[in-house]
Amino acid sequence: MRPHAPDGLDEALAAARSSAGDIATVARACNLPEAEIAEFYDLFAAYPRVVTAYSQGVNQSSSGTDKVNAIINVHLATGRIGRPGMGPFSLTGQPNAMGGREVGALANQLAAHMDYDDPAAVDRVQRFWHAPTIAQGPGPKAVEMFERVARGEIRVLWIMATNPAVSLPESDVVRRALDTCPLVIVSDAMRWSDTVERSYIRLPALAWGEKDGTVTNSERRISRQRAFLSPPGEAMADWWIIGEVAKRLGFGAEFSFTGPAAIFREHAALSGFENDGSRDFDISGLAATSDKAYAAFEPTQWPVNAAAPGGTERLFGDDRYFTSNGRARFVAVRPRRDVHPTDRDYPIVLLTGRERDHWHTLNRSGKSPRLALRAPEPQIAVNPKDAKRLALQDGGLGRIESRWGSMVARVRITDDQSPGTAFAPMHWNDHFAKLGRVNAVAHSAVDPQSGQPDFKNIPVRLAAVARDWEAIALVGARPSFIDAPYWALAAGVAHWRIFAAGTGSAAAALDRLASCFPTGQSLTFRDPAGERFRLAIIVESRLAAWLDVGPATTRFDADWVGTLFAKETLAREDRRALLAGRPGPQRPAEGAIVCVCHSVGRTRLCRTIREQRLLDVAAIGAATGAGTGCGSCIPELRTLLAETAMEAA
Ligand SMILES: Nc1nc2c(c(=O)[nH]1)N[C@H]1C(S)=C(S)[C@@H](COP(=O)(O)OP(=O)(O)OC[C@H]3O[C@@H](n4cnc5c(=O)[nH]c(N)nc54)[C@H](O)[C@@H]3O)O[C@H]1N2
Ligand SMILES: Nc1nc2c(c(=O)[nH]1)N[C@H]1C(S)=C(S)[C@@H](COP(=O)(O)OP(=O)(O)OC[C@H]3O[C@@H](n4cnc5c(=O)[nH]c(N)nc54)[C@H](O)[C@@H]3O)O[C@H]1N2
Ligand SMILES: [Mo]
Repeated sequence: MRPHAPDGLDEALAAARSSAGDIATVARACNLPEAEIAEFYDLFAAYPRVVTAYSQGVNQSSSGTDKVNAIINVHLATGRIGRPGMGPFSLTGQPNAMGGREVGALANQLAAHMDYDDPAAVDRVQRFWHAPTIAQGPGPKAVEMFERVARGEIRVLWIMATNPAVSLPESDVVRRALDTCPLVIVSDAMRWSDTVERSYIRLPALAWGEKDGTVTNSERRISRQRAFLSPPGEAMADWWIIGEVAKRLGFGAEFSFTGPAAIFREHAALSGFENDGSRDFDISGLAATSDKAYAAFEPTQWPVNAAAPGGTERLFGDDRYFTSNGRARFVAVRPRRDVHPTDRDYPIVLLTGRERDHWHTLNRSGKSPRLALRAPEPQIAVNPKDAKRLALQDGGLGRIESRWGSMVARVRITDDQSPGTAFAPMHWNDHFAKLGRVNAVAHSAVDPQSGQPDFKNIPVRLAAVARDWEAIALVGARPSFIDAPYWALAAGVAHWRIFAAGTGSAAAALDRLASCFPTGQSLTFRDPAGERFRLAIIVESRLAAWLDVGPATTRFDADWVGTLFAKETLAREDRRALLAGRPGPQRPAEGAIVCVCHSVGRTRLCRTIREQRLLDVAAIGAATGAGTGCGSCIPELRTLLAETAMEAA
């Protein structure tokens, strides 16, 4: 018998038995073979050291809190917690997601892991800060907040370090809310974002590398983040901006911080204030950190207090939990019905999320040619069975439609996607694509506790988008408008690349697309059949723009054209190549980049694998360098090896 019997175990077990009492029921609910469910349970039971790692596939759901509680219930009930190699492990996504929670940066939290549901906690924080007034209950979470803005109940909005015009569900509604809100203030590190453009007051903030402070990772380890770049232009740290506004509101004394170390000391003191072991987040041992000690601070795991002055590597090994009676608490959960299930009109479940080469709303990774050119367009992944039924073509365009909105993306057909589902990335927005914003399609049903949207469960229908022509254009300066029915824009080295498509004649498309080009000497090419057109604009002997438009059945590798933008003077053979649409013999084609670290393309890889008869990833690395950097292209290298072997056979 464990020293502290957990609370609520019987209720949790009863709920589990009634909804998932046998393997057949679970297999049916998960749409998996019974044997796989049985095998999973056997594995879990056979090994005491089990870590359940989970991320947004669990959290971003209208029953996300239930799912997390179910995971924790199982670990508690089977004693798989608090000892080495075991436990429920939430992989927090943002680099400092933990730090944000510690300072209370969620609408339903006070600072230092204190909650509004305890009136004593509200009173405690108010006394600690000598605050004349303090919020008595949780504020609206992100989705609800914008609903209130739309209803005119919130009239002043200060948005800091987030791009809700892209990242929140039903983003057309969010945009209208921002457009009608009387005062929108945005603190951001970038000049351009779909949210920054909708603000009246813009406060330029420092970004990673320019900032000084601390961050906390998923194992409760607080680390110093030290600035290594000087602040650009008028940009200032967020804490400084907040402090200056507070001073204007009459709170000069309370916000007279000399720097991050002073703020950290106050934060540490609050975490220990009237704590006495009742709250997990306690770094009172750091409340007297001098400026010098802060500068030299070494990564430390909290709690850090009188009992554990050097930090705490492991929690819960003693079966004591941070509840009023010290016992673990089970939560009885039963499956909930989907808020928006699929139906005849919207039969496919759309999952949304990330791609390897991009970060969130693209205003950072979208600036990197190496990343952007590897993933230049929004894509929708579909299973071959669904693609066949819906007449979707690999590399063609597809429209995703829901009851809330629509988007258009390149179709990628892959066995990795289960039938009946599709995946689209969250990254694209109005700066990088005409119709690529997935949150126009997403609905705003949320989990009742956490407020997390149902981002992995959107009922949609898919349809092929007709196109007669495809175009690739490269322009030296970022175009301010692009005239095409479909387009995506990606950063290249010394140029921007436009991918466009549409219906009608290629000749008309050429005129419309070229309307964003600078004026200069123009070289044109037209194939005898009048189906393919090429145009190069040269300004003072440099390449300023280039365009290829042709039938939708052919797609073009233009990486070699990109390299010509760096040339001071185009040689005669360069001009010929631009019109021929082929690099000269002296410049073998690279193909779409596979290894971003070493800029190795698909065409070169396939050629090298064939010519040098390479058999494994290590050999590819030795021959080309591919796969020897971050390693994230290794699965793709394996696929290329298999494909080339198949061809040879
Ligand atoms: N390259 C890159 N990396 C990032 C980020 C980025 O923008 N770019 N963002 C970071 C951030 S903030 C976050 S939050 C994390 C997110 O990291 P993840 O949560 O890992 O990634 P997502 O792409 O949001 O979600 C896709 C995952 O959800 C799973 N999934 C979908 N539906 C379900 C379901 O019903 N049940 C279960 N169990 N799983 C399901 C899919 O199988 C897939 O593994 O990534 C972080 N890392
Ligand atoms: N459909 C769909 N939508 C999603 C998701 C999904 O899986 N599917 N995932 C959700 C998840 S998990 C996340 S985390 C969100 C991410 O969504 P957001 O947080 O809205 O996306 P970011 O692009 O990271 O926006 C951060 C902004 O802060 C700015 N910034 C960076 N550093 C600083 C700083 O120090 N100070 C200030 N003031 N500004 C700074 C950046 O320039 C950028 O404009 O998206 C969510 N939206
Ligand atoms: Mo996230």
